[in-house]
Amino acid sequence: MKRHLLALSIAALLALPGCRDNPNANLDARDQPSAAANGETDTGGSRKGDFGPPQGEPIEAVLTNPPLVPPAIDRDYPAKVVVNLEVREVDLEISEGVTYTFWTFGGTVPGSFIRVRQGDTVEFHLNNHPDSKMPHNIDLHGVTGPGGGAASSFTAPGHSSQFTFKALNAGLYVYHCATAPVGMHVANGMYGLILVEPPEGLPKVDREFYVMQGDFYTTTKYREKGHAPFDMQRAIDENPTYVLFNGSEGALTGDNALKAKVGESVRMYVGNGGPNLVSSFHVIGEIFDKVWFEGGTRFQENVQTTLIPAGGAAIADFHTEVPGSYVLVDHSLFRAFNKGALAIMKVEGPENPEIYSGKEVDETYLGDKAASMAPVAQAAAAAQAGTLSLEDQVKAGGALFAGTCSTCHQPDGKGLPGVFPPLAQSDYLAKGNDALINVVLNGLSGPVTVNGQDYNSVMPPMSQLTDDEVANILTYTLNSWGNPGGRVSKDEVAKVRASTERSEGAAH
Ligand code: HEC
Ligand SMILES: [Cu+2]
Repeated sequence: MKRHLLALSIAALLALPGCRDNPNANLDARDQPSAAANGETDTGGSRKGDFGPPQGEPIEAVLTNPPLVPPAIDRDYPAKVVVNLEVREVDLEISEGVTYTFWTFGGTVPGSFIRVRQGDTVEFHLNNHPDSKMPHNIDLHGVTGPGGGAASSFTAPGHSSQFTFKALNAGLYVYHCATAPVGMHVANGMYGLILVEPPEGLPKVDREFYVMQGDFYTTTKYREKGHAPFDMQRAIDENPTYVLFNGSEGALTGDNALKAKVGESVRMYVGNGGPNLVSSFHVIGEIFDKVWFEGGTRFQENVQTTLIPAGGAAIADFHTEVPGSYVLVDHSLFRAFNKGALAIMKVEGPENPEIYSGKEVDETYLGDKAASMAPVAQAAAAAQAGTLSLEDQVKAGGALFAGTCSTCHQPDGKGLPGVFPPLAQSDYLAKGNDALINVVLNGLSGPVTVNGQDYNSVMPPMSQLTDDEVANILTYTLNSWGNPGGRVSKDEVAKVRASTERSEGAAH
């Protein structure tokens, strides 16, 4: 009985005129390509973008490495477009001082950006580098045909394969490797984006960027220095070590930050390779004027956070009004601040106090991501070579202290009276290395007297820091602000970590 009523009311909803066919009916018609505007005869969707055989000379597709996007297509006819994509297995940095063996389309994670026009005939060549250890193939979500090309593109190391498809549907599509074990090939970085432009193109903008999220699984801890091998069990458990934009913690921060100027229109082609997580994509301090959600034909306006499924994409447009650093995050925030899902867009130009008063909040938000991590990488390399000096440790520790400890103890180490005790000339430091390591790993609470002042507060445990991070931060502390000096080693930290208990799940 109840069921019957439900079915009736759904039928009634579907019968409402207009609202199902064109949810953007009240928006600017010029921006919403209709079947007629595309010059298509609407045959019910199945052959939407078949504009006939390719015309003119074949065109070699321009492929770009992230975060670059190939130029917009300036062509009013369907062409034959040749794509040459090379698979390479390469060791690259996934975080400062941490390498990972990525499997790539074109040598980068994500893979090369491909841009074609709806109706184009794409002749696809997949070349697997002779140094590869694995066979690979490609499934493009923009392909109509079995496996999206996967079945026709299985390619052994040192071989090439070729297949051809017609790009029938406009949109922003993920491509990925689909060789077994598929999840592992994707987890190693085998994904990218292909944009199939509608015939009239997308609205013009000043800048376009290519950003793609992915989750990574290693047998090592987050930021543990050295080589990080893939961990199949963590992948199955969907418990990533890293969640990253463009395959590395440093891909879009520091000197690699995206750059724009005040008063520009910016478009981001955002993909999510997964293999497991969905992304709550957000830019701190911006509102997307338009989001072509799910990479499709329709847009939503005035969006704060857009959901990007694993194996999906979105096109996000916004306009820059105020200079400063804008932070791209997966708004599942522990991924952003504890697993790396954070990128920065630096906007330069004149202040605009009518829209925003000024005063930057970067430091508190970004923590150590705002500082240059070059000294950390240098210390990691020195430690590996067995030449780690006191100076290396102090420099690396200083970069890590910014944001990690400075939010409470302040950049000058003086703390805040009555709230956060000082580290500068603190008599607590005389308790010795083990006591200091213990405070950082396990936190401190209850009454404590520092330089004659009583405190009774809580410092949270920071066991998520690696042994060498704790060693470097404390070495920096001991050698700064007129403190007596000294040195803490990674091994000392490891010992305290092993000999003290912390609750299950307290960071690794
Ligand atoms: C969220 C705020 C916060 C952060 C972040 C923080 N601390 Fe603390 N820290 C405190 C508080 C509060 C106390 C005093 C706890 C109490 O009252 O029992 C303290 C105490 C200490 C002490 C002992 C007292 C002293 O002043 O010498 C040391 C050493 C210390 N912290 C080092 C660090 C280091 C190193 C870091 C970075 C890895 C850090 N803290 C990060 C809040 C913080
Ligand atoms: Cu593969």
